[in-house]
Amino acid sequence: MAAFPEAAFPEIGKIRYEGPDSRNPLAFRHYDENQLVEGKTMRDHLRFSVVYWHTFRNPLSDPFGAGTALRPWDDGTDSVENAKKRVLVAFEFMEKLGVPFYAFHDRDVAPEGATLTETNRNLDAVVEVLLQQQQRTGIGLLWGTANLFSHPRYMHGAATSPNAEVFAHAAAQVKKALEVTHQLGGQGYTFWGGREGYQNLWNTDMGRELSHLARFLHMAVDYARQIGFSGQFYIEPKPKEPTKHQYDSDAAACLNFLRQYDLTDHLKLNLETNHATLAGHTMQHELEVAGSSAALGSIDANTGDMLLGWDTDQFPTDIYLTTTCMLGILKYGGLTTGGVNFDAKVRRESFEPVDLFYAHIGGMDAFAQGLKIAAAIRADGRLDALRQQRYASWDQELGQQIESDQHDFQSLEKLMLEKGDITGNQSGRQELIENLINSYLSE
Ligand code: XUL
Ligand code: CO
Repeated sequence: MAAFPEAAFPEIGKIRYEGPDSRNPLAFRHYDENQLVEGKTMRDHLRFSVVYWHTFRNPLSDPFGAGTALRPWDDGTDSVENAKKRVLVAFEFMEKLGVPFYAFHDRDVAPEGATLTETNRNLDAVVEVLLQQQQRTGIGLLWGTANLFSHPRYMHGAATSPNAEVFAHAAAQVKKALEVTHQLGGQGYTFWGGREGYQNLWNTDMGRELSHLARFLHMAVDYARQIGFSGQFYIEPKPKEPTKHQYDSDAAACLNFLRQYDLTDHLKLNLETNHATLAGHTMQHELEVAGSSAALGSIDANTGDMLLGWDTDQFPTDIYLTTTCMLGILKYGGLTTGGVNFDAKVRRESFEPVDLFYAHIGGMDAFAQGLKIAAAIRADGRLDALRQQRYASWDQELGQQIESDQHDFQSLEKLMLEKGDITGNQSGRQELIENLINSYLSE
């Protein structure tokens, strides 16, 4: 079995849970994978996943400067050999971190060749090593995806390209990515609409492009069925970047699209915090929109910067945020096929390999703490009681009659003419609730 000759992270051992008092920066203070929360282990609640693209492929460049990342194991070439060696490093990292899953785009793991045939051959060669390493470590594939946005051929989009041949190329690429995801036992497959959107409407036929995107997704669903892939499909909302407007702009837009094109049975949503905030929403809002439509599938865990207007993809460290994420997830039945997938990158200034560990440990601990606090809030019941109390009238006679279709405008008018006016409203108690949430956070 392939093995990296020397360890890529020789000074770092297995990251262990040492409890909240630990001063060891390479230990968990909250993530204790076997600890039971609401009767389930933290490992099974959180289903942490490392992303290949940021953690193993991002050189940490920005529009103003070259990459800074020190990755001593990487020879800097785009060779298949280098790609295979990188897999060993990735699995050493993930094993030491103790995550059960990872996620990748086809082009993260293997280089593109001169032709599609060569590209597929490259992918197969690396997938062989991925499979060996999955078997060696027990780490599984959370979801696979195809990169339909980096290559210049996708400049106008992929499934929504005005060029039908580009649509065909994207179809061939996704076909292969589905086969590989299936081969690796992937639990899901994600569509993030890379460049599926527009830069200006003067040259764009929006209706035609959207119908092409729907056709593309139906083809993917049909092919998955043919090859026996039963993983969950996800669509990942994002409002802009790289295009001025991405069609999958937020959870509501995605759900509307899925409903319009009869795709709700096949795709759930993969929600990403920084995408939510770019759309002018909170992650809590997006979780609620998806969850209340039974479409909450998985999350890309990260955060943006309040003062920067782009997709900074930072690691999530804000306990308030992780608490709201976990409250939303628990409310809608927990993660089943999905996971807490760290679609996040270290800052350009955090260029050393050890920073990859600090970043993930921080994110995992923040989510573990969020999980514990969310479970405490649910067990305590005061927040739920306050929310329920706000709707008390709907549990009484009139509310129940309206909810069970026993009223119409005429009967309601009659009732209100008799009463003259409503009897009164009750306080929303927002400040009380915010104080209550703070009290859990400081416990
Ligand atoms: C882009 C993004 C992607 C998807 C997978 O903003 O989030 O990395 O998660 O294609
Ligand atoms: Co993402």
